Amino acid sequence: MAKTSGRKRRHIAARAAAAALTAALVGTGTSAVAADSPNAQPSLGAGVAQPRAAAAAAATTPIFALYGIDSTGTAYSYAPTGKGGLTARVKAGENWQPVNSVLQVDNGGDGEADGIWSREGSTLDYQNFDVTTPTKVGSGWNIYNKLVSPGNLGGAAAGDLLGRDSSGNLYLYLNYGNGKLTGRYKVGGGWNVYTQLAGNGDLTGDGKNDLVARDSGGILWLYKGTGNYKAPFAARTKIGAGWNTYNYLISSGDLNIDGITDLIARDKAGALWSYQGTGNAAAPYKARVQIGTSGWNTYRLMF
Ligand SMILES: [Ca+2]
Ligand SMILES: [Ca+2]
Ligand SMILES: [Ca+2]
Repeated sequence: MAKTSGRKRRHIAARAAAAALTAALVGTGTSAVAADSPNAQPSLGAGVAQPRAAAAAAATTPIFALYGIDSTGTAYSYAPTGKGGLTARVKAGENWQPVNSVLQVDNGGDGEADGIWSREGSTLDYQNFDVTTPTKVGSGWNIYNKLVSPGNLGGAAAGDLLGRDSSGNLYLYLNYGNGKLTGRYKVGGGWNVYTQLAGNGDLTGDGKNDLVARDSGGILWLYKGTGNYKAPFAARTKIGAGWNTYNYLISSGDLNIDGITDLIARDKAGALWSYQGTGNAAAPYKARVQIGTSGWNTYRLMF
């Protein structure tokens, strides 16, 4: 009974939040925007259009918009310019305060994001961009202190999900193609040495999706994808040192539309940098390029 009524409340709240966002965008009641509605459902819907991967050099390389959520729970979106940078931000949603992790996912393997996984408390939800109500994927997800989706890691073509628990074990969940997930596979241990995990697509030029991990000493490591979901990563190789200058690493996919995924890094002063992927595992990134001058520390979450 309690769960059923909870789902109904979420459904109603989603409609209310969408209405409030629409009102804000047409310039009425700018101070309201449903910011004080504790039960309102997070909404995403009026941001930048998701980029179309058909224009890309390699159609399967993800080219996602980048989202940021600030401390007031407002979501903003940025589209890649295609030249390595990001467009000006567009307000994209409200009521994201209770959400502690969000990941975009491409369900079709065509390089375009179709929806998001989001975690609120211990509940993981999935929501297509074109619907207003999320579907519950599962409970108990608060055992993971990091969730990351580097794209498809084996099995069917959809993007998959990794979770790291407090013991440092890494688990893989395969996506059925609709945001729903298989049971988990343990794919590693000792991952609690890392303070950042990031990846979205192929960095090394072999068509298999890769992951990068920064350890507490500031070393960035490459985990080259194998395409085998039972052992999705090869042994790590060192990319470089000094990465502790950053407090956030995230990949939205391919920023400069050359078919190789790229990395976004936010420094402690709030500037944003891009590292364009080379397709070469031995030296996977070019020298960094600044793509945001300041203020990016306003975002509690980026995805
Ligand atoms: Ca898959
Ligand atoms: Ca690769
Ligand atoms: Ca690129």
